[in-house]
Amino acid sequence: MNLAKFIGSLLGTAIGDSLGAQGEGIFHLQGTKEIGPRYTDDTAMMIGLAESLIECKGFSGEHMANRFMENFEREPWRGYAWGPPRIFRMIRRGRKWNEMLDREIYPGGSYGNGAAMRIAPVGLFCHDDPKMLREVAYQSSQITHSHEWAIEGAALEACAVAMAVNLKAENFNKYEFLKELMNFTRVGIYQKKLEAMKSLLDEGAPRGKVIRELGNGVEAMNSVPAAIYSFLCNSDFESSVIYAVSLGGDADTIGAMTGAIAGACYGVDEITKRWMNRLENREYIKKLAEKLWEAKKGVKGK
Ligand code: RVK
Ligand code: MG
Ligand code: MG
Repeated sequence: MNLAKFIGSLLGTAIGDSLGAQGEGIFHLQGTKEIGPRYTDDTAMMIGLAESLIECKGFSGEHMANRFMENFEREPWRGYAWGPPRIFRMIRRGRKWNEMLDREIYPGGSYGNGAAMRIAPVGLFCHDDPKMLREVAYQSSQITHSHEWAIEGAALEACAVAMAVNLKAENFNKYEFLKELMNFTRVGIYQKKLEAMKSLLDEGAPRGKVIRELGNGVEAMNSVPAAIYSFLCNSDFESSVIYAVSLGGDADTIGAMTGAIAGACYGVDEITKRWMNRLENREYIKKLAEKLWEAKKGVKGK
């Protein structure tokens, strides 16, 4: 665990997002592997989440909901999905962060991947406390996503980031990593998909089969497993995110979630330099990772 891993995870999110946003899943066929000039809502919300954890030195639902809303209002063009902007407008009109506002949009709540795509800072901040990690992942998700599949997907992604940050990259064993994730998750659909990953890894399955079994869509249960698998079936940052984006579908988000895990595992120094040089807002995101690191040390030191 070190600062380079914190920075790697936040910049990894932004790079995976920008790469997926550029390619829309077809770029690998064209042979281009460049990130786009802009990141999307995935990174914008990851930034909001990190800012709130830093400013509050931990989770505050009201503060975080307001920060999401303000960041959306400043940059509404980041490519947000249908639900969250509606929730931000409700919050602007005075509704509370914990009213499960998404249930007024989707019966039973949203199971989109919008909670998981932004979760990297929770994995970092709670890397040494699995109970707190689950709690903060669930609570931060519920501002916009209250469906069990969405909150569990976010917790599972946060858990993968935490495990990656705790890991020495040279000791990475994909099967052990997978086993720990299986022990963590409590929801059947994720248990089943993690189980399926074992045989996909064993046989080095072709992309088509990976997509059929794990999914590549905008739903949390169809994208968090794909991101975890993209990390597991590769052994460096660049191939992990290129593989993630090559699965197509919700490429920016699968890219972002893979980048968060791979960046936490390999650290910022292993991130492809030409991508880093092109990344929008790079210095600010790096600063946020440093502040999150300091905030974590402050909380631990108490
Ligand atoms: C545009 C039926 C449901 C559902 C439910 C589906 C950005 C809907 C990012 C909905 C990410 C979609 C993405 C997204 C993140 C969710 N019944 N369908 N109960 N719950 N869905 O609106 O933040 O790209 O098809 O909550 O999760 O890059 O449109 O937004 O790819 O999931 O958006 O769910 O989206 P939302 P989100
Ligand atoms: Mg996006
Ligand atoms: Mg997306």
